[in-house]
Amino acid sequence: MINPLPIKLIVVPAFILSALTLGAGPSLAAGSHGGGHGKEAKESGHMQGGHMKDNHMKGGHMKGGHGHDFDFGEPGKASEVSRTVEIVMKENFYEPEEIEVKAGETIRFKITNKGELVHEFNLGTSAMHAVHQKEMMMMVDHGVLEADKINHHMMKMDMGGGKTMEHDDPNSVLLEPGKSGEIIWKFSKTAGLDFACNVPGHYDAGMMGDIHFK
Ligand SMILES: [Cu+2]
Repeated sequence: MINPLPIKLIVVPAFILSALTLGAGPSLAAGSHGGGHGKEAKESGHMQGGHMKDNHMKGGHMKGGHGHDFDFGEPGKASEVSRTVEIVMKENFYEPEEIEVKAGETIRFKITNKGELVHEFNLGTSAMHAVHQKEMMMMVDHGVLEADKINHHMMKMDMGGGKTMEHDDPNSVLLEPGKSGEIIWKFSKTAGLDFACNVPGHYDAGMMGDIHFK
């Protein structure tokens, strides 16, 4: 298992060059990698860290998300809160793991991390969670996020173009063990809305919950 890597490092650039020259498409490239697609993607992501970062920035960063509209509602006003829902986070689940809301309702979520690892409560669709999981992985890669702590000072680091890794979206809260936070959210009826923890590995371990509309 030691040999394949050096061989691949030589073969891949040569292949890409010939593919470009011949105008051969991605189908050829995909075919050459056989079943190892997931692994390949991961490896190339690591080798081309700078490239990954560029994609990330274009994709709308955490900070950049501020102005944009959420199609499942909007940050709520404290004066319009109709009730409070308490959520406890542990490894790797929520209590409760289902909540019911009414369209138009404004809810205050009081979230407490009673686990031993950093956890997140993030309201969104599965597509949004998938994007956020990549951002979280980037935070881990940069040492901003550790298993049981958040290096807050590093979140302010300029990643280029004034972008930072600050985790301050209105639809989510990221908490260290023992910490509490809250979100006030006004819901509009949306299919496929749930809450999830996008700390690497946690969503895959089942750390998510359903939001049902009454
Ligand atoms: Cu978690």
